Amino acid sequence: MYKLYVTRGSGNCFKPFLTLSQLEIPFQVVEVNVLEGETRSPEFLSLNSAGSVPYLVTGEGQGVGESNAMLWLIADGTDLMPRSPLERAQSLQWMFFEQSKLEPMISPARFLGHIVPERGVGREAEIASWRQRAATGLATLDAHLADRHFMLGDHYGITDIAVFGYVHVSDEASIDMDRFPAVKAWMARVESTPGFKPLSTLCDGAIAFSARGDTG
Ligand SMILES: N[C@@H](CCC(=O)N[C@@H](CS)C(=O)NCC(=O)O)C(=O)O
Repeated sequence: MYKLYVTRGSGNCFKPFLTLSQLEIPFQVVEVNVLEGETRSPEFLSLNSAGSVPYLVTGEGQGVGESNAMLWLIADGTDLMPRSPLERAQSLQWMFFEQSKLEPMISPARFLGHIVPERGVGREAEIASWRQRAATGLATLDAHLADRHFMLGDHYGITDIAVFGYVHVSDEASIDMDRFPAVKAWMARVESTPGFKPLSTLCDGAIAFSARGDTG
């Protein structure tokens, strides 16, 4: 059975969680407390030397880092995969876009502006800059989705999940999503797909990394 190491509230951790859930693949969630520095503990670093979550361990004990890479493993052979060489290339295109133009701006603006605002004091200009750059990426996404049902056309899959992970919490980064109507309509379509679960359920039934002393 897969073991998925996550931290509460993370859009990156949500991606493999949603994929596993929608495919009805059994998995165990292990909650790692980033705010307590657990991702930097020797125990966690011995598991994932990159010191970040999500981290996925297969039933055979093989580890995979990077949220979007996990989707390619989890969904392999299923209906959530891109269906042609062109779609595979376009899927990677949007996954790289997500990791370069969306997630690196939405995530810190949300973290410092919403999750731990006390750590954002004195960094207002930096947070404003992240918001502005995120909005530029969201405008690109909005134009792409204006004439598409899902990221690759009419077929929901891992590309939607990858992009949805952080885009759907952009409002928590104080980004006005009314500026991106096609993105809003697409988010509603993703939330209506079979087996969708919200981010708030990520750690339901999780075991704690610290309590278990879990090293994989
Ligand atoms: N590019 C990575 C980003 C992973 C990442 O930044 N994870 C954050 C939580 S969302 C984390 O582990 N932060 C704690 C740390 O770096 O110590 C992915 O997509 O998985």
